[in-house]
Amino acid sequence: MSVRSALLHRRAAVGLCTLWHGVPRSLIHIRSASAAEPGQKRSDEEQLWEAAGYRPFTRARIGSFFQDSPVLKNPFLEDALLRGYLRRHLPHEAVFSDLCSFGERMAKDVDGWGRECEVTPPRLVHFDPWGRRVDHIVTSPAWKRMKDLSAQEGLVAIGYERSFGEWSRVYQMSKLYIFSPSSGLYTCPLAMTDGAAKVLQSTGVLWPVEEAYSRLTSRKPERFWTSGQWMTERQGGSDVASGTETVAVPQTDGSYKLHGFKWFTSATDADMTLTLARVQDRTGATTPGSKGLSLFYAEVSRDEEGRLRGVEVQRLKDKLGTRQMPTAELLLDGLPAQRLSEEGRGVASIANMLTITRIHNSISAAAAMRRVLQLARDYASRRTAFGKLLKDHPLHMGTLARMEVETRGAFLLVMDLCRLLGREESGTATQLDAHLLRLLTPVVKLYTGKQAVAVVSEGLESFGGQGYIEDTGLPGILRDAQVLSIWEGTTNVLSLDVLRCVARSSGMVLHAFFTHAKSLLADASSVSSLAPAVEAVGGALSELEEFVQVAATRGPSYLEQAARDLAYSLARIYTGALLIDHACWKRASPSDTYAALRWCEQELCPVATKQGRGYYDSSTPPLDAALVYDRPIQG
Ligand code: UCC
Repeated sequence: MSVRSALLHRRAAVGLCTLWHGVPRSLIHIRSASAAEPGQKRSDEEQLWEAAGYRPFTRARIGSFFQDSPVLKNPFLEDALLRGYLRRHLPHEAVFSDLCSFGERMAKDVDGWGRECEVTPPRLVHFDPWGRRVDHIVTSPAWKRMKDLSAQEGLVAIGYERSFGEWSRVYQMSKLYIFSPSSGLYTCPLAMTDGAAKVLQSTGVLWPVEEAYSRLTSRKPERFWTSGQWMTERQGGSDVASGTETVAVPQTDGSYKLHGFKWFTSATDADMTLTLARVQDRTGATTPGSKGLSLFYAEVSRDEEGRLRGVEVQRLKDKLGTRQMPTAELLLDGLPAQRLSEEGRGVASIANMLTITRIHNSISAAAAMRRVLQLARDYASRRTAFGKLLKDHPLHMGTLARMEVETRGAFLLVMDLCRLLGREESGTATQLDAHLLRLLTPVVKLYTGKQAVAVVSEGLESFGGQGYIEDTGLPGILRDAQVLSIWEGTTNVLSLDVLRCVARSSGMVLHAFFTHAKSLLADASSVSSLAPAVEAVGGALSELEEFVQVAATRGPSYLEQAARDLAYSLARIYTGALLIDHACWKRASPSDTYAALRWCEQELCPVATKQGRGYYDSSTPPLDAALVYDRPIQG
């Protein structure tokens, strides 16, 4: 044997001994070839290597340094703002102990199940071995465990049991906030299940849906159902009114059969669904537009041969993220259904579901930000670079602090929405609360969806290259966050929804906004440490009022161009007011004050600034179009 191969052999032996240190030595039979036989002379090279110790980087030795990975600790105990918020508004021992043990479950078990869902995505089996069409969506055991856990923990039920009165939604959403980033996207079916329960409840929960309602809100895993929401068709997910081709054919018993093609159906393994369709008259004609749409309830069931009744699963979607969750294209081919709404009142009736799913979406957005921050700050106390821990680098801490301010803002914004929802459902809402809930639902959804992508992306960067490595679990947080600004209404569609509700309420939703934001500021006016923030939000409110006055004198296209900036202004101003309000609480921390001050340093009312620069004038759209379609100079 040559010296070189003998050395390699020896290092391999040492490496294996290290690797297999748990295995009884007798099982590892490796000859140490570098030990010189008696009387044999060692080469100079060999003596040098031995003197210097083993070379650390060789085939079987890859160096002795291994970075500690970030550790997920109990996300409830780790979250100062969540705990402070609940201490202030819902100081019940039962809530704290439930959230604490739920947080413990996340760190110990559930987060691992979430990873399992990610690495074992659903698959579609079209045919059984004998050629029969079965359309089975095969999901992972972890996905099924998530369903049972959701029932046991009351993740939908809490919102309907209302054990904590008007704060029940805050309690429920606090649990979902802890659960969401570990849930393997199970929060998606829960969002639709909650939305469906809300719609069924609003119909009065009579036959044929009483059984469904009781299952959607059950805490018993064996009874618990999830619901889908099949709205999007090939012609469009935003323009539901003209994009819906599905027809409902009346049956003699008063039920319907649905025929159509649903292009995006999320969590398609649901037990039931709500969907929109156009009722055909005797001649087969339907009414076009929104006025032709009705809301239907359908159960997903199988016939005696195991075939789905009236549904064929065309294929599963190949998505950027949310791969844990089956999203499918469905052919409805005579799906038995019951009409839930009056004919032509489909959109108005499903609106309750949209409100709920948009709130869930916002919770998931705030939760994704919080989770990436929790991991990033843990990592900053484990990772050394340039001679010290990341947490001791002011630039790094400054970056995490900015993310923290965004996350706190998002959290308070979403929780305020949950507070308003809880008040509406417990019958304690004022007219002002109802207006605020309608206005803020699209505002909060669109703003937090965008923030989540930005904050999570920044969070990944804080892990350096490891943030880009799939099996750390970090990139999945970003891929999943990207959906938050897309589904349940894109940023622009929701900005237009803001205009819609302003117009439909004759401006009353804006009046409620100004009234409430000003009242939050008034309460803070005597707190000197918050004075710069109060002044900034007060100034932004005045600018916004001026914008509204000017916009009211212009045509609809003016407001349409300003819609996104208007929504952003509403979000930033209201969040500023909430951060200030929270910092005024008697048990608030210095960090609460600091967060409020930092938030209010940004441009709070971009719509006023851009108005001043003529952004929404009629000359802008042609310039925008010319810029977008700018052609290269010929020749
Ligand atoms: O994305 C999808 C996948 C599902 C995944 C869900 C999981 C999420 C959970 C996340 C957690 C991880 S499904 C499809 C996504 N598509 C959308 O969200 C639709 C986006 N488009 C819109 O929102 C539009 O604004 C439409 C479709 C609502 C507009 O339709 P119309 O027919 O033009 O609406 P109108 O004419 O403005 O309103 C019709 C009626 C009115 O009531 P009435 O007639 O009584 O005055 C409105 O006031 O509906 C009422 N209405 C609303 N009410 C319309 N929108 C709302 C609303 N947002 N809230 C209350």
